[in-house]
Amino acid sequence: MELEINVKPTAFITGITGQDGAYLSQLLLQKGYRVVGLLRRSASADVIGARLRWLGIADDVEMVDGNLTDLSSLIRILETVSPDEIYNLAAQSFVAASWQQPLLTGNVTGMGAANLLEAVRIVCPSSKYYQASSSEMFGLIQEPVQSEKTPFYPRSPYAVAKLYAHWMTTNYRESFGLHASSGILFNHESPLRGIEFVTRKVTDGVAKIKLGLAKNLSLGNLNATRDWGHARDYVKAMWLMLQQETPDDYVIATGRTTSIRDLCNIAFSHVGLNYQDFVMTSQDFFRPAEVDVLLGDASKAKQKLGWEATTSLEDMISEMVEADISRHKSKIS
Ligand code: NDP
Ligand code: GDR
Repeated sequence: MELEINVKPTAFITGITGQDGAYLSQLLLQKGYRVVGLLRRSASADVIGARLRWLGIADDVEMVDGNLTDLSSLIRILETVSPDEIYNLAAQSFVAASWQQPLLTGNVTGMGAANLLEAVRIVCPSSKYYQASSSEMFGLIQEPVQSEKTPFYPRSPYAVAKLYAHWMTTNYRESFGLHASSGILFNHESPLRGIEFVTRKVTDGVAKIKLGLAKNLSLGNLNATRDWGHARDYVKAMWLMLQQETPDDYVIATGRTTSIRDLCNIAFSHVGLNYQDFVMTSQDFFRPAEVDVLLGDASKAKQKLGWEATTSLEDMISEMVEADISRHKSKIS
């Protein structure tokens, strides 16, 4: 009788403590992976694993110390971990902050990807690599609906850094034959979204106003529109890309775009309030250069990966508002 030995595949995730890292870890653990995450040193180590704890998986993932800006740490980690799949999700990911810290953003979001690609090339060139590219690369849109064929026009230091990382991924695929894919993901949100991003800022604001903890909510440009999906859906697309025989780039989006104003309407209506009574605008939250409209065409992902967004914006915003109400209630009580 032949013995069947089941070896768990290993995934290495940078950015494991962020929104997508947490949901991706959950997905991969469910699929039977050993999940190892990159942890950058911080004096506030107690708050770092909050998202993994929220999902109840903090004890199921392994953490290794390092930093995307430190090539030698990445080389040592890949030598020790020997991953089958590598997901590069780490970044300075807040667009607005990239004008305040353009060089750090370039270092982490751009050069960080180059460091990791170099480490992969040196240590484990047969591992599969995922790069977290972004719809922000389309910036000043060159086509009304953006697909993999749409030319890029980045509008922030963040988007410029992402574009460098994106092309480095393509270049390492073409130059060294790495199984390296980029997901050009449009905005995706969840109750685990950072509080500074507009969806979470709005749902948190709605929760505070509803509970009498705040009187109003100050935002920037209400006319910008985004194609918003749910992070839980989008991490599935990342995994699917690495299961393909051939590496490639894919747009991941819902195909619906909504203004910040309409987002406010959806979120406030969920608790029976009129957003116009509470939302004000402040120049503080306007950007030096704006991305006015984003709308993605994910038909390639549907055709080749069998991937489709499954969560409506209304359902996602309801989930986020309810989660923020619970968070604030548990602080009050
Ligand atoms: P988050 O901002 O929630 O997470 C970013 C992660 O990067 C955190 O784990 C953070 O660690 C880590 N990180 C930052 N700097 C470093 C560094 N120098 N070394 C190691 N780790 C670092 O981002 P999301 O989860 O929302 O997004 C994941 C990726 O996808 C990002 O690259 C983002 O730019 C990209 N993206 C996101 C989209 C979205 O809508 N969410 C859309 C398209 C692309 P720490 O916890 O210590 O801060
Ligand atoms: P974005 O997300 O820049 O698209 O990047 P964000 O939620 O920050 O902004 C979306 C749009 O909302 C407008 N806006 C405001 N934004 C914030 N943060 N705060 C406000 O008060 C506010 N008022 C209006 C912005 O001007 C913008 O037009 C996100 C990040 O996750 C990136 O890492 C990722 O690559 C892209 O999505 C796709």
